[in-house]
Amino acid sequence: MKITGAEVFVGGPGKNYVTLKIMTDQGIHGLGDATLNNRETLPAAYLKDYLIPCLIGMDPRNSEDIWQYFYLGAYFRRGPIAMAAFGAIDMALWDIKGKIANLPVYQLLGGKSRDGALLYAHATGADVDDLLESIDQYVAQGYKAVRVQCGIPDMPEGGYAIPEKGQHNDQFITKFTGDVPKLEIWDTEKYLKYMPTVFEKIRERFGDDLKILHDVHHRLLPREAAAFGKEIEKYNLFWLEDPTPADDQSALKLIRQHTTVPIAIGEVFNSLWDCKQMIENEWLDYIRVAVTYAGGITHVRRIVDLAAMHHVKTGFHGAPSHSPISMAAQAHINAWAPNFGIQEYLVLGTKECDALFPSDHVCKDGNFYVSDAPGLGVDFDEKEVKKYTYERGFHPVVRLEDGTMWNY
Ligand code: GCO
Ligand code: MG
Repeated sequence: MKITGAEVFVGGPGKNYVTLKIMTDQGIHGLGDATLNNRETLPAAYLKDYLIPCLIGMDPRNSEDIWQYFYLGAYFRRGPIAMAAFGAIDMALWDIKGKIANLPVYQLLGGKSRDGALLYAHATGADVDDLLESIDQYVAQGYKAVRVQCGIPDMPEGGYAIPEKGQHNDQFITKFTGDVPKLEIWDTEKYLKYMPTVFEKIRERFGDDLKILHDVHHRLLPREAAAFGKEIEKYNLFWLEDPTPADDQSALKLIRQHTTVPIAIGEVFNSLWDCKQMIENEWLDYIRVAVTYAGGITHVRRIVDLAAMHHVKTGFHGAPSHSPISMAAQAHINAWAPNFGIQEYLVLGTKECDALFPSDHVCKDGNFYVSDAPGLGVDFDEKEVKKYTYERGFHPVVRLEDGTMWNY
């Protein structure tokens, strides 16, 4: 069996999804996702200019060897761009493998360990009333776990992922930001003072059973995060995410010494080597990597196994930048992984997205039920993708009130 060609498509509803299609001489094709949020053209170019020419003629069944060929063959290896490109190839090869075997990918990994995989949704509010309304809406849909982000008074352009007042329903689509990044202003003191009062109100309104997650988005210093974790222990969070900048993982040590709040980290990591130190030291509880920019199923499976040896569960990244293809790849791992924890979920469910990526995967009552279709179980409509053109977007940049640059 041979790979005869591969094509990269960039486009989607409100997102520049980067979709890879690998064709074979037996009429079977595979699909992968290389969407690197707000840098989408880069993995697309890496695939087109460097990887696809090498793929032609390879046997698609040898997914491990192909992974090693590209990883070990790249002298300047790792990093999100390369790993997203390798990840897309790897997903497409698992898709092909499943189609050859006529089995869903989770069966190739070891079968199902559970039926539904627990999901969490994003509730956000310009202020606490908006946030409570947003949570209400997800609870009514059956979600048992919700990530909560709230605007901080007197920090109008601050906080993280905060919509305009009354816009909390509009979270699926990221607005393209044009020529330069938007500026946000951050104030740690105001955040640390206000956020515990938000958790208090959520517990008052929704009781003890709702699983509450919160993303600090790398904004605190280690000592601040340690004190914050200790202070909010009484609200029994499911997790506190990215409390400190990801660059220095040893910062987690101080947090661990002072609080038992569960820590989730890893969405910006892209290799086993990025995760090794913090997993082996048991500085975290949930590993947040994504199959997209952590090298696909082949590589993420290794991270999951290492995590299992250290009591660390999975909590894969699932921001709206993941297309339904990588969400499906993660769903197959989630169905199998003995140390599955939770899955972030924001993709499926819009008419336009379902038309572009038809599938039988089902999201119901806050759980993801993986499809039994062979391979990853997602199709791609090439006519539909022609409706969309690439639009440039940026993440915001953050400054402190005195103008100092800070972490987004
Ligand atoms: C999350 C993330 C995202 C990121 C985004 C960057 O927890 O979902 O923090 O919201 O900001 O994925 O591209
Ligand atoms: Mg995050």
